[in-house]
Amino acid sequence: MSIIKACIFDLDGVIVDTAVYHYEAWRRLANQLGFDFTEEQNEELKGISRIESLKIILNWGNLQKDEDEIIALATLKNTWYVEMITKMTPSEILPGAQEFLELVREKGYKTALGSASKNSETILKQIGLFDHFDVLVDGNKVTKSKPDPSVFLVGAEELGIDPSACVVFEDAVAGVQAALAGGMKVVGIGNEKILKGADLVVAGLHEMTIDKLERL
Ligand code: B16
Ligand code: MG
Repeated sequence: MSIIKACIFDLDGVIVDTAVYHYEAWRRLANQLGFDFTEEQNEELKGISRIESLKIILNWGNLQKDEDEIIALATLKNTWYVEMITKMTPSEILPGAQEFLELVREKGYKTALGSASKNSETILKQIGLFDHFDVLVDGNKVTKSKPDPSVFLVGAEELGIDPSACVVFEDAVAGVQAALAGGMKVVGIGNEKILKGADLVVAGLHEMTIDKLERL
């Protein structure tokens, strides 16, 4: 076996595609405020916390809001988002994600979730993967946003495994940077031209094998 002892998974874009629901809810909010933004702009919000995302969106609309208004707007967006994610089903698990999670556990690797989302528990329960992780670390436990490595470092600590023996699976640039800053190996999920610095980039977890994991 390689030096890798644990796999830490991001949620949105790695296990499930909740970005479409985030986009719909953020767009509804922006439209209500009198402007719109593109799917391309939405890419920039991946892996970024709710409040940070809202600040970026308000900037696109050239709007300035005080902290109380920001919290009220983020809460409104979240109400719409939760309405959508509570209708999710296991059919929305990304290809190969469940199979790879089950495979690594069977081979003795520890698993953790490392997500910026405060809704990760709801999502994992909806898609039936809540019990597939030894440890869950999300936006409720960690306040510093990726690219800060906190979310992954807390995951490694709770698993009792040195960061150097962890591999992070991430679809967002900020998440790849966070894993590297934490001294971890990182497998990018998506485009290798975008996910610079990752040790390996695959299109999705359906392309991952134990052999690839051990060669990292
Ligand atoms: P919530 P990840 C991130 O999930 C999303 O990519 C990002 O778009 C979202 O703003 C963030 O979670 C916070 O989500 O509003 O549910 O707390 O990729 O880190 O799993
Ligand atoms: Mg993500």
